[in-house]
Amino acid sequence: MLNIKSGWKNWQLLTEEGRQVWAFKPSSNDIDAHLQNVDNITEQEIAQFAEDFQFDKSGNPNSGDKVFRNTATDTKFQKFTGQIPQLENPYEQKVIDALIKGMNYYSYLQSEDGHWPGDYGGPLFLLPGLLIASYISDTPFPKAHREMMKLYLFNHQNKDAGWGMHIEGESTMFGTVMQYVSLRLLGVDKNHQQLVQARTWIKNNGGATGIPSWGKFYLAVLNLYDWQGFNSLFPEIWLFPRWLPVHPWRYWCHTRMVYLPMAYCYAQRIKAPENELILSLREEIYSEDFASIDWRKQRNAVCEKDCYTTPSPVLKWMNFFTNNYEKFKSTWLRKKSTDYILKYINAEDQQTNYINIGPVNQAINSICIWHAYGKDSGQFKKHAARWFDYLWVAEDGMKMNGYNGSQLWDTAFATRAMLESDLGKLFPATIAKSYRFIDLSQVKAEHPTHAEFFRHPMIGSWPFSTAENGWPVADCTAEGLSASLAVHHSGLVKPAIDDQRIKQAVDTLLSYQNSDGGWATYELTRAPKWLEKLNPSEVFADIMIDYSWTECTAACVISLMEVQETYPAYKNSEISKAIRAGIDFILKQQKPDGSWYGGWAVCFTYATWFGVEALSKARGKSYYDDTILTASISKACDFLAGKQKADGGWGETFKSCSTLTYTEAGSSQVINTAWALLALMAADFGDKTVTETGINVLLNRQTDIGDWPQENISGVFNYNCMITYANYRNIFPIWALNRHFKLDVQK
Ligand code: LAN
Repeated sequence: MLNIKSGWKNWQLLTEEGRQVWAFKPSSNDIDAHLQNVDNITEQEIAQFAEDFQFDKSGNPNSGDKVFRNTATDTKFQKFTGQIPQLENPYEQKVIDALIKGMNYYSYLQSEDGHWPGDYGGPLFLLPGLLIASYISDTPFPKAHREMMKLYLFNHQNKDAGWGMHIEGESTMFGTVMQYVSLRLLGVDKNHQQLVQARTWIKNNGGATGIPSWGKFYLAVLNLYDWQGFNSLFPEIWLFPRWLPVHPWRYWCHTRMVYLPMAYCYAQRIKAPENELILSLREEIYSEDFASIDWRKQRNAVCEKDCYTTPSPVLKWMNFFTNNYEKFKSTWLRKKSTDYILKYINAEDQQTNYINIGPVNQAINSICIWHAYGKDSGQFKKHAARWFDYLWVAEDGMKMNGYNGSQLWDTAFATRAMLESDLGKLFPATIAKSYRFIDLSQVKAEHPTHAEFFRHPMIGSWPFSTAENGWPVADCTAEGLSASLAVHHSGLVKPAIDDQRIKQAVDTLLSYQNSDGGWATYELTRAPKWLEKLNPSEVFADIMIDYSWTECTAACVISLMEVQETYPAYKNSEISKAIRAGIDFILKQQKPDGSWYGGWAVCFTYATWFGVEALSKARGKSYYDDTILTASISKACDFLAGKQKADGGWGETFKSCSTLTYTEAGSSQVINTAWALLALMAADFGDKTVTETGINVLLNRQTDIGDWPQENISGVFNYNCMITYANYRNIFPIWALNRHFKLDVQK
């Protein structure tokens, strides 16, 4: 039925309580049994890989997650066998049929533990980090994995022979040098034609001295760049008094947790031993003789194709100070700093069961732990076992995911999408399974070291991925809570999440609200906005502090309003006050054209959906002045209606995110279309032809089996890097169709 190439079948996704590990020819479902370096691949199978994972990125650089999806549905898939409601109106019947087909297909993608696995790739600077950790620690991946990684890297080379920051991006020095070096570490010969061409790209664009600072860091660790050419990371900053605004405890947690192990590597000037490969690479990636490079002059050198943010004068001044400090530093203080940093890294490892907060610090922490304790240490082995949690196989090869998955997030959305109308109740087993996963993923205890290492209290909250990941997020808590309430209301299961746990979630949500009325991501905003002036990354914006976001705020406001419907007596005035302040924040974020900018998905359509959803839900209740809400909602709807494409759909590209202006895609996109429709329907937008033509796009684009096509990339972080959300192409069309069914068909 669905196309499955023979090489795909050898890969199987094993899941356990949300953990996802791809295994090559597994003999059992036991994940731990497949984490060893078993080289169980034959030459013939390798040759077959090259054929079966051939991927042409020129049409669409986004793979469709076919290896997982087609093998998951292969033998067991069946058409829906239950009773489908029958209506007289053929259009209405079409909506019902599509909806049931969509939910039925999607149910087959759910894993036994209740979550929906999916490709979470996109960024191209992640796998190189992991490969560097694996290289320096002499802990190679199994051969089957290495072959698949090579294919992935080659598949994503752009026409001009370079690579971007992410799969849709134009070539940059960061992307190109990191993939180039990765391929060499994986054993590809320097005379391979694609590498020869890549080298030309690198040299034509000034050579690797112009790689941005994160690339300089990785190259320095590999001994391919001199640490002299790297601005000091000033490890002593970790010993500063906490009240100082520049103390790292106040940074956005991702920035904090990445610069922490980077500072350790810098303090130790970690570098791989010189060998033939390293010496050769030094000749391959620079335009000049390695020995003659004036490294100090390279500290701020960045290829113009990479520049996204420019270093501020304050940062330059600070670099001047910290770079000079290196000449006079006290060894005693340096040791004290590195001891502290190592202790912190160990705490992060423990709090996250060695998964770590994300893909970047997973790789760099591994390097630190290897350096501190050796490759035979228990700590290092636990790290290396978690590398597999980040790898994903699709028809474009093996990639590194942007997180250890998006398990809870997708499951919560999927559950809410299906339960939007009563039709979702036709899938009681699916809902019961997803509820079990949501139940399992709620955080039930504090980390013993949470206060010592600046963690926000988290009992009752939900993470983005798995409970083991140990980092809850404000809006993931909101989505977990909303989904739990939706399941409780459906009456499909006996509630396992009791009132006390719901109230703990509410308390945590309230504790996450910022003084500006909005909600940020993982923590409260802990420092003033001017700290952004110290952003040293050149390629990401707004990474220094945890800002309040429209989407996060809307999600929190919506779930709090839902809580009030079910638990009106619980902290009533406090919650109402929080909701009001949240609405204030959302209103303030609205652009003059009626839209909202979205920081975590593409882009204006995404955040405008969230904004409209929250404001519409608040309408007609006592939270806010209805005329203000209505004015804002109708402006937003006019914006959306104005962006509808001729075919009835909506479509934005990732450029919206980086340029901050609405950038229309060549063709409409099902995900953007679904977001726009969800917003218009939530607002009860008057012109029904707008919604109906949009719905038609969703209906027409559905595949025979009930899937939707994978179109443009839909996620983003830090304005400039895109990330894949493979599940969105099912979740949002289902949600929009379900709302259309509820409001316009079922009535
Ligand atoms: C995510 C993924 C989920 C996302 C939402 C929940 C959707 C959002 O509403 C809040 C922010 C959050 C939690 C988020 C933050 C940044 C993350 C963790 C990511 C986009 C996934 C990967 C990204 C992380 C920073 C990637 C590593 C790169 C660095 C620059 C450190």
